[in-house]
Amino acid sequence: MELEKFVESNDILSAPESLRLRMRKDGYLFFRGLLPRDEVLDLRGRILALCQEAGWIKPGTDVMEGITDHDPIAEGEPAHLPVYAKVQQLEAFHRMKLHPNMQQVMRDYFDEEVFALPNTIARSAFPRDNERATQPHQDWLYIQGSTDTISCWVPLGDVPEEVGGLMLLPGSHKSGFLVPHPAPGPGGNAVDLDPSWRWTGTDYRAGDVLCFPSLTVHAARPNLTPDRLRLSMDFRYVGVSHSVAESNLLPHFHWCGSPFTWDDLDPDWEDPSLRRYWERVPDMKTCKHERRVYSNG
Ligand SMILES: O=C(O)CCC(=O)C(=O)O
Repeated sequence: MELEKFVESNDILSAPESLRLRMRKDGYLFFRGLLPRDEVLDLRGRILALCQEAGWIKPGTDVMEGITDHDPIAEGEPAHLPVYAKVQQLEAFHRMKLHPNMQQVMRDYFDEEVFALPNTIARSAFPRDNERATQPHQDWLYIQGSTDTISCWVPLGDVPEEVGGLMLLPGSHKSGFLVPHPAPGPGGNAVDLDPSWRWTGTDYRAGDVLCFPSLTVHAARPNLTPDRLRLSMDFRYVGVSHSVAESNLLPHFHWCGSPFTWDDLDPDWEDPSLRRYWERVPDMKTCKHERRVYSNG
């Protein structure tokens, strides 16, 4: 699928008003190399080592290539959960979202101190499984709280177009909240699309970051390779004057019986400032996560 290309925003990194104007107009900001490539690749290596341990990596191949000959495993399946629990235990995985470069952009954008939501997500999208890829959706359904919450999507490694990665619909954030309907894939919901919207994406490189507000419609691009795993992570930021739904203070998968709690994840983390940092944020504005209306999230 031929896509329009993201506008890169590195040239306005130190111009907060321009960042806000572009986000308001386009519904996204894309930065090349915002995070250090070596740190992103180090995290990729740690996650792929766990995939290899689980038998997901083709024997005899370079583990960093992420080549799989395994049958596709979807998020939440029994074979996924033990690997995912180990990924969630990685200190480097949770530290990535707090990188100073990330915090600086978010502080500039919000024009105040910012808060990184503890709920942090890792994705391992298998090839040969596109019918279960992430469908077009808005994050607000799952994240709630302030609609100004910014989602940050980070490829864990180079993600060329044929490996997939995230694509989005510029301008879709102006449509307000779109009522979702059930669909396969992570999150279990999709929204209907306006025919005037154009899918936009890129050839991602390790270190790139895509930021967008929680009403921008986005989806996974199909993984067209026969054998490459697509690894990525996503996390969210708000300015401290914005509200955060309480659910985001829990680890990912909190809605499906909390297969892991912070007590399972952080005991071995070395950096004391990373452990339960949200408990030391003064006057955080929290709100309830409304689950009665929506089946998932
Ligand atoms: O990486 C993906 O496939 C989906 C990421 C995403 O859309 C999300 O977490 O909201």
